Amino acid sequence: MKITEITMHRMNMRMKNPFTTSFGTEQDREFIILEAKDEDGTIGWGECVTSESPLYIEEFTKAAWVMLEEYLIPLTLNREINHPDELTDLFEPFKRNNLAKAAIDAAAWDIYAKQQGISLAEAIGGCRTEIEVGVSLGIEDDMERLLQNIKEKTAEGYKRIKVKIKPGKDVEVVREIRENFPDIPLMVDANSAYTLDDMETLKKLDPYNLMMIEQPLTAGDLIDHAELQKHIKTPICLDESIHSYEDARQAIQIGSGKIINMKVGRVGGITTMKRIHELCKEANIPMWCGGMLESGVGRAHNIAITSLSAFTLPGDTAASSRYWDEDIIEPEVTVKDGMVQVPASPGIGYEVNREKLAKYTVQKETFK
Ligand code: OSB
Ligand code: MG
Repeated sequence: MKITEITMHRMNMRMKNPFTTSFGTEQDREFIILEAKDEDGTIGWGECVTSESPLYIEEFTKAAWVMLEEYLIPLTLNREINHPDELTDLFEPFKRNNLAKAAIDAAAWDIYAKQQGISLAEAIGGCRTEIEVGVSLGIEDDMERLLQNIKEKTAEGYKRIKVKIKPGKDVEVVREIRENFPDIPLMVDANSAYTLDDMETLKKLDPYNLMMIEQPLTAGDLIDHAELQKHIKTPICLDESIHSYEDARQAIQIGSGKIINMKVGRVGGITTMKRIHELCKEANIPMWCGGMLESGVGRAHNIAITSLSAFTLPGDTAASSRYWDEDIIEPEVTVKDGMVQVPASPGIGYEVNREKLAKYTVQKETFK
């Protein structure tokens, strides 16, 4: 393949509801849709899953735009590429900036799969025709509202409920949820809001039969996560801590957690994602696919990724309608009985609706 043209669409899409985590509230999603064109005319799509502000991770949309424009796009354009795996090595000299790297990687994989005439899921070695999904619910000031959200999502069939927590909104919230929903598959996500000083609080979550606690401590605190895991029964799942194959290897080696949340953006693309997947398979570490409040493009990639064999737990890839009044893909992603069908058609298996894409585009530039 030889990518001869890349267009970046900076998007602004308002979600139906604000989403609150321990690091802040987001309703207006600002991110980049990356459209790459091969010399044979095949078009591939990728989503750069940044936000307007660097609150979850150090990257943010305007910085990613510059990273792509100044470094990654020039490196990619008009280069003979035998296989999308090569992009990871090509981008390797530039440190981090994984969300930006993953956007080109995603588009290149879509082109590659389309050229092979196979689905993206098949191209990466996926083995499922449908995937189990859960839903991630934000922090609510009003407990009744959170309980109502859980009731609705459970009735819609989602296979597990994830609830965001932060100091002061943790043990009591979980206690109330369990009182109302004693048996639902339930987990919590702290987005790095705690330190080892909070050990006593985190221990108090042990009796509530949580599937896991996601990212209790800061990214980079692999040693502290290992220490924490020795003292709590709830399995720790790592999200923000895993940016590379080496992060995953070291985390598994020292016991920083028992489960890995995979976000393909966070690790810089599908190639590294596949390497971590092999590692987890060998080490018997269950995985699941995280979410970044994606539009349909990123969602489509997440569905393909979840078809890999070590993705044994329901992920955060909820239906388009959980986020958007209208998504930019056709058909939209739908969930039935907690399952999403993995498309069998070539590439990501969804069409981008150009009219809707344009409607939410605030800046657009083409590079050749
Ligand atoms: O920590 O998993 C997270 C959303 C934005 C940033 C980080 C996270 C999340 C979510 C929502 O939990 C996942 C989704 O529904 O896309
Ligand atoms: Mg998380």
